[in-house]
Amino acid sequence: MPPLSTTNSTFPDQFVWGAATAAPQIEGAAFAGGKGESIWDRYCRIPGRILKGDTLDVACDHYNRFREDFALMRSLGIRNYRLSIAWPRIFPKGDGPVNQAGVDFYHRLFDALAENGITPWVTMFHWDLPQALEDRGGWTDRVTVDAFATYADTIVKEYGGKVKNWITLNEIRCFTILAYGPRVNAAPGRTVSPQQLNETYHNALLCHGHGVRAVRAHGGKGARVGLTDNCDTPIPVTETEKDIAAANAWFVERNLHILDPIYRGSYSPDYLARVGKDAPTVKPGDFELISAPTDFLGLNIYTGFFVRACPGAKYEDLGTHDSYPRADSKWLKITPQAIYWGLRLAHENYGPKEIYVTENGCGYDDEPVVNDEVLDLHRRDFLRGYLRELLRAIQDGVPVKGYFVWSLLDNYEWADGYTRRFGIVHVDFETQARTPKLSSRYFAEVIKLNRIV
Ligand code: PNW
Repeated sequence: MPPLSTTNSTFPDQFVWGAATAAPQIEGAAFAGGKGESIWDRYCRIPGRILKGDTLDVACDHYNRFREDFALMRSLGIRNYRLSIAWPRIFPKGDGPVNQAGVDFYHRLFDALAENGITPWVTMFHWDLPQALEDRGGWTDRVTVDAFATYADTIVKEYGGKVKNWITLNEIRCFTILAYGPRVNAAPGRTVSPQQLNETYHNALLCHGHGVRAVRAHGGKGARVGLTDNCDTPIPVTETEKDIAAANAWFVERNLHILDPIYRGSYSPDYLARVGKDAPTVKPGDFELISAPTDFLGLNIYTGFFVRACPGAKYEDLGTHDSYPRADSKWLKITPQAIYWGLRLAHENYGPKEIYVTENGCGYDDEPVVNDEVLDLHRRDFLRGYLRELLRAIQDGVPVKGYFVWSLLDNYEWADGYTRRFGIVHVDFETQARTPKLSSRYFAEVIKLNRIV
């Protein structure tokens, strides 16, 4: 047998491999250590909102088990870890007095990461808004922007010596449109007017700007910062000029309200025409703050939409039938090409210096532990297919510098509770036992050899 050719499956040297989580989804201890109530702590108790009525109270009990979890990561060779800080652990009321026990917790956590040789990538905000701020208007009001500015300054000053990679906010469109839009499926679950909804994006963009400002002011030497967006991602049905042009038009239309302000310092005329009288209020200085240069763009890419050229229109969006292959997460069609086109179109339209895939993965319900194993071949296949397309993007010149699998652990999948499992490590939510799945062994091998295996 001839030797395996690995030329086309090897990643660049220094490629960053990691795993991602978020505080509210894994920490538990929702009311311990002086932590304040978050909007999710409140929302998960509204009957009918969460599958099986699951709460975040205990989750993976990572608050008490982080040392064990980091040892497991180390054993898998995962040297980069994207996590988030729980705002209500630092400021239980959103602003006002700092909770020293919360501050101390993350110091212990960052120290434990360092002891295991794992580099932290810290998201400042992954959806757990302090409930007290929601009570004062939440994302519809600039009170949240002012509070975030103080929060960002506080955590960057506190942890800047231990954390060099900062992500401001996770997926603006999820905690705004899904939370305040017409069909709510996320906390706080409060439908507001179209104009108010546009204010929520704008306020989130302002917070991003404050996150960048805080890192520049207090991050110290070598500190870097960027946003994590989940751009909507088209896939041209054929990779031909006309379908690619259609996909590009679709990409711009669906993503410009987040990426234009950040990369171009304004809302585009197309966006302003679309929102008309419902445009957000822009105050002097807003765009200077929002568009301050960043070091990288984080993209969470899970799924794509098929698009083709259409006579007389910019594109045709094809939709998919129910029988199209998908994960158990209903929205997650298995579309490896989404990662190629998401990365490529973000690069071509906005030209970020570097791009990191800050999340990619898949959620399944039935992943039994048998003889101490979880044979999640579906996830192994998913990751392999997406990594192939990620590598193709790199080979075609997109500056992708890293990849974080979502997620290290099975965890609280928001409105889907504990039913949809995204981990490469299985969690038994009765006993809190961790069992590395086959996909974690697969991923460990990819990391070790720096190539698709
Ligand atoms: C991301 N959609 O959310 C989040 O950043 C994670 O916290 C989450 O657990 C993970 O992806 C898996 O869902 C998304 O409906 C949630 O398209 C929903 C969608 C996209 C991303």
